Amino acid sequence: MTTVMVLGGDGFCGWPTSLHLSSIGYDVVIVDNLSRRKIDVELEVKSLTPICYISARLAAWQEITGKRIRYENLTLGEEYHEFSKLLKEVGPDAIVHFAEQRAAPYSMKSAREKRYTIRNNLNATHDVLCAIVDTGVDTHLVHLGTMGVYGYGTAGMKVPEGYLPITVDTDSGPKSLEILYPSNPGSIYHMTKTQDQLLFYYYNKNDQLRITDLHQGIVWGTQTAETALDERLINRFDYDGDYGTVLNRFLMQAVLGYPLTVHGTGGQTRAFIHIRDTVRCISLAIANPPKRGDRVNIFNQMTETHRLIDLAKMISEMSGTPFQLVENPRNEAAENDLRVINSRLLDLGATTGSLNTISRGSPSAP
Ligand code: USQ
Repeated sequence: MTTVMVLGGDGFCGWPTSLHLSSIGYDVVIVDNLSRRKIDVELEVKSLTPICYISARLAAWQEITGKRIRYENLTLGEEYHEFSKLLKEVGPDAIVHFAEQRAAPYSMKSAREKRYTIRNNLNATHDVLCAIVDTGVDTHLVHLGTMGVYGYGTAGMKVPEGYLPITVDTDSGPKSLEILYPSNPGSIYHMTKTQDQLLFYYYNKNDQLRITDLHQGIVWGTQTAETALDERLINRFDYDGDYGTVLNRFLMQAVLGYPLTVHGTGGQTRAFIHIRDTVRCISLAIANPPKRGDRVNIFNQMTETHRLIDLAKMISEMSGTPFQLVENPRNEAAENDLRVINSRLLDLGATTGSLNTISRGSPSAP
């Protein structure tokens, strides 16, 4: 059986991914230190959905499907030797790496959160890469990156999938090259993902590691086919100002009748993807690994782009809840265009356009 280690497998993307991979026949091992649950306690917020303890989640999955998911509580970036030992023992065919602090606003709160985000994310990513080389395990690393590594504005071109073709002048005339698209992070969190890219570039070049980096847009929605099987499997739904992503916040505010909080003018354009498409794209990435010697495989994992004001208007019209333009708490461009190439995952069979399920009133949305 093919074995996949899911680092950060208890989180918003990690949990549904772990269940999906288990359901389609992978032997799944989750590594997670439950840091996301601890940050809830620190911020005095809770997932809207009542998520169960990890032990209850795993027991429910086994009871319902007969499939066992192993769980190890380890802090990546700190417990290097324990992680290396586990990696050698399990010998996974693929590792999915979600084990990073993922909220941009949280990463900008104060020096404490900035330092935590840098320490946690960069050490976690580096320890995973270093342990793969150290143990000699032949595995494919699939990492959750972010569209935010590119920044959100371009000179009018479509954002390519990771690499930018350029021409430089040399003594013997013009020469064509492909370079990593120049990074333009907007938060400490996004900066850690841009640094991850360089770690991948180096370990791929130096040690021929097989790596896929998925530059994902803003995830919305809660449930997937697997998390909907039983209440004990339910996925988390965050709506607070740090971890709640914009569309999930708008949907929650619409239900409460609280005017939708559009930051600034709402002229920001962002890329979006439903959590169901996230898990599908990750399984496609695992099923299509790069060969040894290939460069880092980069996909733009998003299905659509929208201006925030358009989303707010759409939800406002559907729900009858008005929207408000609030002073933007973030340091970001008031307006931007965003056009993105995402054909590589679509070519592998990913679907597109799931935001339309809201406006069509699909019973499964969100
Ligand atoms: N925003 C509002 N109102 C709100 C909350 C947010 O207008 O109530 C605005 C923000 O100012 C921003 C946009 O919505 O312009 C997106 O904010 P967000 O919190 O939904 O998303 P972001 O901070 O960009 O981060 C999220 C995930 C992160 C992921 C990223 C993908 O938390 O892990 O990497 O989306 S991307 O945005 O494509 O870089």
